Amino acid sequence: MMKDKKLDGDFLTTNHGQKVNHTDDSLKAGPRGPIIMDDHHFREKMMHFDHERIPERVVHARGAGAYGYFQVYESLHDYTSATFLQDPSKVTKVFVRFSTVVGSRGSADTVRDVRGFATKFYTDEGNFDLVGNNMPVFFIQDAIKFPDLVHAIKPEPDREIPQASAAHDAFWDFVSLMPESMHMIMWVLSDRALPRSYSMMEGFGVHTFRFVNSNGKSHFVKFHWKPIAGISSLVWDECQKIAGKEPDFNRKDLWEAIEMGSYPEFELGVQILPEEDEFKYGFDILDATKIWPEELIPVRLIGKMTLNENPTDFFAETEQIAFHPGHLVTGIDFSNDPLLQGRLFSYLDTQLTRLGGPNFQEIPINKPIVEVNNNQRDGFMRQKVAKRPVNYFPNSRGNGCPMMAGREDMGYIHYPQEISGNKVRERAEGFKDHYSQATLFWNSMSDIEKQHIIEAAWFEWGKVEDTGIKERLVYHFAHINDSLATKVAEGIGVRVPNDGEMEEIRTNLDRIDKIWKDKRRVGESPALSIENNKKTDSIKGRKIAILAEDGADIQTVIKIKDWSKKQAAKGEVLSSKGGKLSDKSEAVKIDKTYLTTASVVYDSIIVVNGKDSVDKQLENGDSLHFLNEAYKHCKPIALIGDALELLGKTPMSELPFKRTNGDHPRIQEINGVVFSEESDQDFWNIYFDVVAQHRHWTRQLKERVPA
Ligand code: HDE
Repeated sequence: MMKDKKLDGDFLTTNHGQKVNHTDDSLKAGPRGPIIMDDHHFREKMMHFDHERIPERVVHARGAGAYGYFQVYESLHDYTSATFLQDPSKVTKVFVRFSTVVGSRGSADTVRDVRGFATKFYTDEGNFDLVGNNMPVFFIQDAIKFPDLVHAIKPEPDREIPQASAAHDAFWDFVSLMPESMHMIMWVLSDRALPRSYSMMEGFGVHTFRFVNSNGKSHFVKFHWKPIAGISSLVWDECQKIAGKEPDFNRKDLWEAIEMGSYPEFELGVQILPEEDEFKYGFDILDATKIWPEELIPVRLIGKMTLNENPTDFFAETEQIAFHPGHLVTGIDFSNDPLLQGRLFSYLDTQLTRLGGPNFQEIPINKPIVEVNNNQRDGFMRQKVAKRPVNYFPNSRGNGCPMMAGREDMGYIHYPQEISGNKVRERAEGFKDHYSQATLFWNSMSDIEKQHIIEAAWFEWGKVEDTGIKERLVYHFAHINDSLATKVAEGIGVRVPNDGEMEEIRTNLDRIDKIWKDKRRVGESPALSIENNKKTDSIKGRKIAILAEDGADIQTVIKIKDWSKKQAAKGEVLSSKGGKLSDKSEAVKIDKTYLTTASVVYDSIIVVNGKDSVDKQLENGDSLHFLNEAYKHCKPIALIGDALELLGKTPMSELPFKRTNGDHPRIQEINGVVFSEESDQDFWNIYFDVVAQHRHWTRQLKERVPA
């Protein structure tokens, strides 16, 4: 697990430790002769290479990981005895793996998908894995449906198309017949499915867990990760373009942020519910298709995680890490959520195929920091050399060791929950409400977020060929919101529910209302809207493209790079060819060219002043395309001095900017486009605010922009 960067001076060796003298030619009978059997070095090298691949994860195959640390803000001893949640001075090491769910290991990052957010806490009482997602609910209520869900969403089985996309008949057929997925579908069609960065998305434990304190008292708990940088998303057109231009977009963003010291940070939050309140609310707390609205049960922020170290060996660390929701520590326990219960089987089982046997816990990244001490022995790839000759319990020959730990020694004691019931394959009544929280989600969105959901449905369902599937989906949407269903139906050209179906829908909704009569519910939850949770006082993690050619004002370029760095953002100089830009006194490195990057991978664009530079850009379709595309995607744009001329060649020429004279202010801003005569502190202050807004949705003309 520890990194060793001091490798200079090491000799190349074979796997049995012999120093190698020559590795570029195989051992042959004469320079043109056949390879001879003596060449063990060749055979060993090739044998190992032939077996380098292991099965990828059946879901969440594509991921990126990082090390970090966690510290609690204040002791939670009233609620839990978990040792890593007691002492603010205690630093607990973590490894986090972020992932997409559907695509294979080599698929693009910016697909419309759920993101995995799995954290391994290496605590001093063993590993605690919080294996969550960036959405707080799930498609299904019972784990037994998981193989069906995954079969449906993975590529069609006959042709293995499409890769990393839900936009095909199988998935939407399944959804149209599984109304319990409706709430999750709202999240998946929303901007939450297109995170700008892994450090700009929330994480959720999804299930209801328990905290248990040292007196054995239990509270229900839900876990949340809140990004310190706020929540930000991409737009769908941008995502599809990035998938081609920079398929490693999120992975690279995470890597670069850590390398440049702009560490991703998240606060851990908990919603705590006393056991006696289990039935007080208008949702079943065991149903993983429901949230606990924060407005009803507030999120208490209990600590902070900082990711500050990149892995050194992707395979050994990010690929071989094995998470399991059953990796708990004393003080945390399960609820009866049937989705969680099913996961407890799957995660252990899957490692047997993926990591090749039962000893995967001994791989360095999976090893707890505490000693593992038990009577398990042998099996493929066993690493540990047992020091005790006794491998059974009870024993007298080993003094009864390893021995059992009582409560006072932090032995894990399951919460003695009372359980009774008939053996049945049935759903609880409260689980039969498939729509009310989908409606809650819809009602909580801003106008632009609603529009994005509608457009996402147009895209996804527009790719479905079977009209019957589309009609069934619209029928379910009519349970969520009339106007949503109508707009989506119009866009994809299918009929809306007829009178008879509308009557049926009303009856269904009345039935659901009766389930929750007299229970506590909310109609809207502002915490669900990204727009409401934007961080407008920081530009941490943003990428700014500085467009300049020979003749550009180098001082401005340098200033923007410095300003960005001070804010933990990144300014990159872009030009039509590589090398350096210089004037009489200074030179600055060109980071990228129009060929090696694209406007879609930046959060904002600045074009610097300098007549010669701007003249070149006026003749260059690539720089104009950069501007157009950034404008279309509602990104902040800044033009300094002469650069204003460029607008004349774009549809933005209609914006009423004017070069400064007596009548016009020195700095002008219209819907996120800033023009300034100079690159001074006043300009930077205004530009900073505009970038911190992230997107400027009110932008006019964008539909007419040819990009
Ligand atoms: Fe997973 N899931 N899952 N899942 N899951 C796996 O475990 C499974 C679910 C999640 O970065 C697999 O080691 C079942 C919910 C993450 O290594 C597998 C069910 C949530 C990761 C598995 C679910 C998750 C996985 C594949 C339905 C959010 C990636 C490889 C009951 C709370 C972890 C592996 C990593 C991975 C099974 C549903 C999160 C097959 C049966 C709900 C973040 O075991």
